[in-house]
Amino acid sequence: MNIFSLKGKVAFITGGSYGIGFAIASALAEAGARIVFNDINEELVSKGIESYKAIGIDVKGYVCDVTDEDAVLKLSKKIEEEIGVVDILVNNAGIIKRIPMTEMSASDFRKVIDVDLNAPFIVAKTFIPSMIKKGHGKIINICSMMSELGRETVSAYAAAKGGLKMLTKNIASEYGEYNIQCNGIGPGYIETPQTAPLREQQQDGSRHPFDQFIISKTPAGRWGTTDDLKGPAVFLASEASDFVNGHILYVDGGILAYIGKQPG
Ligand code: NAP
Ligand code: GCO
Repeated sequence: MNIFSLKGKVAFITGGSYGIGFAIASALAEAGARIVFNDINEELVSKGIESYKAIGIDVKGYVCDVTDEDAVLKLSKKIEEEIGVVDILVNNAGIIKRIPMTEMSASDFRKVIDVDLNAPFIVAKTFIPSMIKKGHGKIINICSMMSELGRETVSAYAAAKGGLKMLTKNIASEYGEYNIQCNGIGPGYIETPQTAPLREQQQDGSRHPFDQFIISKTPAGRWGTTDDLKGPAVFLASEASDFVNGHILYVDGGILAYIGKQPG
């Protein structure tokens, strides 16, 4: 028996058109799951469907703003009618706004909290009842280094991802008795469009200062790639992790364990 198999399971990944969500969905598909994803607009969903098709994965994609409770409820009913009950939920959709806190507007702060924290709450509470009925469920919330650490300009994002860590633990506590496991994945610094501004080559051809900083703070001596997240995601989505609950699995190359390389 392959305890990592996802055969017969339906997995829903929010914001799954590209990046981490796309990689995780691809890994879950490779393990046998039927993939459903959403994104914020038609262009992203269509591009996403094409990208999945290009690697041989047949998916269903829907346009849905995960901060809109009514839209999420409608989508959950549509998925159940067209595909089936969702067994595995990956709360991946997210945004970041890098602004010094004292210069950040309250509306910008709220927008980040809305997408990165309120939305995982909305989506999880929408899909948990059908998981309870089915007798099992897996929820994976995509946390961050900022679930544990702060840095300049990311106050809203860190507040959201810190809250998402505790929401993950609370869902695990409240719904564990229904055979629902809720865990988090905390990616380190991963090469995606979201971190591209931190890796931009400088005019003189040198690496971005932040790029060099992250390399010095990562024992692995490199940025992560979305491939690094595939195995951890399959583990947390499969019965191999049926007794793992309320855990944040940091996939960070060792950043959280490391004081950093001495300069020079
Ligand atoms: P991302 O740029 O953060 O975006 C993820 C996807 O979510 C995008 O397609 C985005 O659409 C979509 N999205 C944003 N708001 C949405 C909404 N209201 N409703 C539906 N979809 C929405 O991609 P990523 O870098 O792959 O990050 C994925 C997740 O991992 C995020 O939660 C991020 O915070 C987290 N994370 C990233 C890193 C990293 O180093 N990249 C590290 C740790 C954690 P748009 O393109 O229109 O924004
Ligand atoms: C930043 C980065 C990080 C990563 C990720 C690290 O500006 O510090 O965007 O926040 O996205 O969350 O785990």
